Amino acid sequence: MTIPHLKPQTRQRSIDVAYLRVAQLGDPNYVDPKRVLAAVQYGGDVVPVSDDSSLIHVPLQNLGQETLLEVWQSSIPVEHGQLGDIHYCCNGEFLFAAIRCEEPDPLKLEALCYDAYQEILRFSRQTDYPHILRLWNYLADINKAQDGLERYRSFCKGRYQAFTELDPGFEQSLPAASAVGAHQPGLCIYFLAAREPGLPLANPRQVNAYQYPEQYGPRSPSFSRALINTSGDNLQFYIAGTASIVGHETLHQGDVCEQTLETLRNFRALHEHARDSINTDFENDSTQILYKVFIRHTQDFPIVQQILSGQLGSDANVLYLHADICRSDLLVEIEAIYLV
Ligand code: 3EB
Repeated sequence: MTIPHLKPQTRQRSIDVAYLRVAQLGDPNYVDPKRVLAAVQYGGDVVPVSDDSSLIHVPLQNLGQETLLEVWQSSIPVEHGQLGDIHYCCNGEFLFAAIRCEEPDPLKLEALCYDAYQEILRFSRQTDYPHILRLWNYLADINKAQDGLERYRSFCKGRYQAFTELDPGFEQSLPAASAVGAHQPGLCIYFLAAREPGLPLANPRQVNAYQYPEQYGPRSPSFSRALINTSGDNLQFYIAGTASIVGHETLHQGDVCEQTLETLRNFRALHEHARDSINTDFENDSTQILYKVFIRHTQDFPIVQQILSGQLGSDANVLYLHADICRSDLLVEIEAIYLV
């Protein structure tokens, strides 16, 4: 199957991403509706974008002042489409796609996740964009036990099964991912894929998630700690959802301040690793960085915000969301996108 894509006229096919306010959406200085790959909305009522098929509404409360959208734009016009349950948008080099599933029977979460991942992986295999670079997962009641297993662990089982059936060597090319708990029902997954593979990075301070020991669940989480995207004209660095985990253990249980600081130490380890791998320092002044912070308890928001504005600067682009984290002893998780 060939998904319609724009024939290469030019090699300048890059993507850009920014956090925008609702008022900026209609402003041509910020948004060209023909070039929107995805508009991911956090919180608030659903706002209409140029073309509704590129809007992804994430079921999490935004703890900050106002509704923000994470708008992914292409340097050239995009094409939209739908295949099965997957809505996508592509520009010849990159594809952004989303799948949202109801959860009619909560006892069948593992099967639901397996089916969703099978559909995603088959889809990306069959299109011109076989390499998934970055992927986000939102599911309800992530820490709740069901049938004797925490729902996050059932999710990991279904995801693993889909990956391993399609490619036994999948662990070497996993996307950077986030998986957090929403306070609304259903499963929501969206991802960025490309024609060319990215470069996944491990975190030297952490055991690879896909190699976690069995105490964290019957199947390990299938994601890479970070990934460098050099497709098209881009140099972007994606840090997966990162928490206060060193080796494979949670550190600083019950202490949100220390968990935040430990998470930033993990960020630093990834920066150093990226710098050594491709000779690029993503922490330099000209890099644009978008952070996303998932906070389990709303009352921790002010203190986490205070720590992060001290550590990252008060003008950093940080989106704060109320979400459950996939281990019940984790209070905070942070991810980031670096645009060079
Ligand atoms: C961790 O390091 C924290 O299951 O896709 C972070 C990012 C976490 C992605 C996933 C889980 C996932 O294990 C949790």
